[in-house]
Amino acid sequence: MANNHTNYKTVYAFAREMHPKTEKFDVQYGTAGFRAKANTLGYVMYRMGLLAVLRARYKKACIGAMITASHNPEPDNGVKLIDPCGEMLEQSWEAWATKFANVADDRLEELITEIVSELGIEMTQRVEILVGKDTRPSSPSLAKALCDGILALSGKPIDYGIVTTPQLHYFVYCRNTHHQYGTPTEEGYYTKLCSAFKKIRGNTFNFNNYKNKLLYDGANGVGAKKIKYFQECLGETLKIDRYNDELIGTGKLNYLCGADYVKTKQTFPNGVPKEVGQRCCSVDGDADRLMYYYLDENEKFHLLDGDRIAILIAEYLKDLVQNIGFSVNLGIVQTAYANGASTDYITNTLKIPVSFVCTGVKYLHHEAQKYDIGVYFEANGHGTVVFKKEFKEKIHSSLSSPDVSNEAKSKIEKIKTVIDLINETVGDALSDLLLVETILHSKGWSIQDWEKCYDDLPNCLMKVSVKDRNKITTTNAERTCVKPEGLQQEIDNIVKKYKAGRSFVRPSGTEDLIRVYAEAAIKEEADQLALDVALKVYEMAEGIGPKPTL
Ligand code: 16G
Ligand code: MG
Repeated sequence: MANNHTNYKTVYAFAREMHPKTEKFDVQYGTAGFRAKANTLGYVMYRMGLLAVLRARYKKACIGAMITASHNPEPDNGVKLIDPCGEMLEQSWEAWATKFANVADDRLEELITEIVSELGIEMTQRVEILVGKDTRPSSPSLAKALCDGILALSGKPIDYGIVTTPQLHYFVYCRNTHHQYGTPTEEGYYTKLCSAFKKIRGNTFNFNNYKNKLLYDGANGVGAKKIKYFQECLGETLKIDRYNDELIGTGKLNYLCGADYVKTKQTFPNGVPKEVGQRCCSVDGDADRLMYYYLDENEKFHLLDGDRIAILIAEYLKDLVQNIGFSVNLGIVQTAYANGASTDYITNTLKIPVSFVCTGVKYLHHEAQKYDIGVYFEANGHGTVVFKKEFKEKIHSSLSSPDVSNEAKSKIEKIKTVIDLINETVGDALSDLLLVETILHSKGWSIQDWEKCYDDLPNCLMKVSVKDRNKITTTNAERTCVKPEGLQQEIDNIVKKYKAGRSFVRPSGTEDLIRVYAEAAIKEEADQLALDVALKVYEMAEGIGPKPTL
């Protein structure tokens, strides 16, 4: 114990001298970790370094810390911790993270003693923390602060440099499975994905309406850098034309481009040539979201978002697991933001079960794990597929079983390869891209063929600033408002006036405001519905600043 005590002393000395708490206001570990203006985050990083070591010792495994603010503007930054299986930090630890971020410097040691004794953490192990960062100019110095925190508690930081968020999730899981899931290096990651991709594609690069050319918007971020490895490795198999690959520090990260811009503005990103009918895609600043889109002859923009990707994948997998000798429970997980038309299509045409959860990857991921094959996507383009351990064991045993037909075995071989193509730890834009391309190729589909499945209901997103966003609470996977009392009744009354109308409100987990979503049969009505509901929120939940307008 004496040794531990000395360590804690260093913690305070380091904090005071190098990373003193500079901000008076409290920060909160939100939906995806801490996010704020980069220049306010030094001490938060240091403290997350401390917490990472405690978490790793508690789990007796290696964990990850990713420095990124995803699709936020370049001057922002953030950090999120990654659990041993490559998942988001367990929720019960989010409260510890918030405590660690906000405690006074001279009370840090006390807080460490508290968590160590409350959770019985053994403080003797030398644990490894994998550190990754995006391309923001502030990331290197914040990584240094994080590593100082790791070292202050005698942890071992392993610096992966600039990587995508999903790559770091992948490395963490690979390390903790002793390389069973893959080799925890960038090269290991590219090799696994590219080999699987090429194996399925074979020698036919174009097939029916599918053409092997894709325009790719890298959001001037890490996704632009990392796609180069795929370009090299895939060559003619899939010709990827890369756009929005500006140098680090030009201020252009996510600016007028990237998956979030394309989705929220429902428009073409800057910097990508407008070729009529051409399949294009965008990733966000840390490459965990993916959007597809194209322009038609009338220069109209068509978006194929996370809902469409989920459906494409689920339908493909559903076919693939037919007649393989055992039944498979496949489901889709969505959030309230999923377009109503997509849910209809899943339920009534595909007849695949669908469950709803709150916004945020951790909720979707855990719900998806309840199925043998769980496909989850947020409409914003974040998602992946998870396969139950028992399902994987079953396909392995089927391959060596004399009772399984050769036809079934060849399907199972293909499923195995598809699993290798997927980063199961978290939504991964690059792996998702390869999967979408694989499916379109196998169906011989153009992006227009893909879009034909159903028509999206027109929709509209609005923001309302209120005095205290926590005064609005929701239930039923955020689709019903509980507080302030009476607001849901008012929303119901408004919605009734619109054909195919649906609307919900929820406090944002990443910004200090309320989000309003609405959909209706025509765009003007969706907009009007959103505005009516936004005004009601403003009225009943102490709106501040100018009233919402369209
Ligand atoms: C974060 C979440 C994302 C969610 C978004 C909602 C992760 C890794 N990311 O970006 O899943 O859609 O927050 O933001 O969980 P909001 O609460 O501000 O609407
Ligand atoms: Mg992101």
